[in-house]
Amino acid sequence: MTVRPEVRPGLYLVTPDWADTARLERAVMQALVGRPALLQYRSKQSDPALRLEQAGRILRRCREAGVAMIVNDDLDLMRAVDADGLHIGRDDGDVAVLRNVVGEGRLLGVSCYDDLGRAQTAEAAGADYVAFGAIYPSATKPAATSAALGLLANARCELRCPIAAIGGISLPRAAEVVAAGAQLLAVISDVFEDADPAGRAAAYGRLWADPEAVA
Ligand code: TZP
Ligand code: MG
Repeated sequence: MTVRPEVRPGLYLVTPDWADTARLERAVMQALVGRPALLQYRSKQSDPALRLEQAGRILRRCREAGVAMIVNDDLDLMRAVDADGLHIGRDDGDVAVLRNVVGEGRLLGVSCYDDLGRAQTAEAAGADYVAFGAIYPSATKPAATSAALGLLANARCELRCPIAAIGGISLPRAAEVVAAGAQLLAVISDVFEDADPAGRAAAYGRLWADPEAVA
């Protein structure tokens, strides 16, 4: 039986939706040097063969780096590559059902948008973490539901599971998001659009390594 990976506070890297697999793999390898806490393979590409190829390659890189890889939305893809977990949104099915299907040895993350009640239900159903957002406007997902920073503090009082924040997060804003209650910062463009993804990812890690940095 596989042991479910631990979720430690830190950067939760989410992959950009690039069709160019070589470019994506290279950028992921660079970003992994910055030691994120978790990585999510997120792709809206419609070609299943491309998604399978990308997820498999990225999982190998994550294994080399000792970072757990979660697949967004797609249970079959998670199983096909034997990833470390699944992340689901409101269109992806029932949390309690998926908790069982995903299995004891894998992580389950749940998008909760701006809805604390959904997060409480997800936690009760066994979610390993819940995610709120978009905290700031996101060029990656402009139509995302927005969630106030203040929701994170309420969530921290009401929940025991780790809280992820997503949406428009950048390094200059990171400290205030952590101070508001997030233990995981889910980031796409601020790392992957940077000229130095390794350095950018590592800079997020220092927010937790140096408590003064988040004071
Ligand atoms: N859900 C809400 S905002 C978002 C997702 C998937 C995109 C986050 O990307 P970025 O580039 O970090 O704003
Ligand atoms: Mg989804």
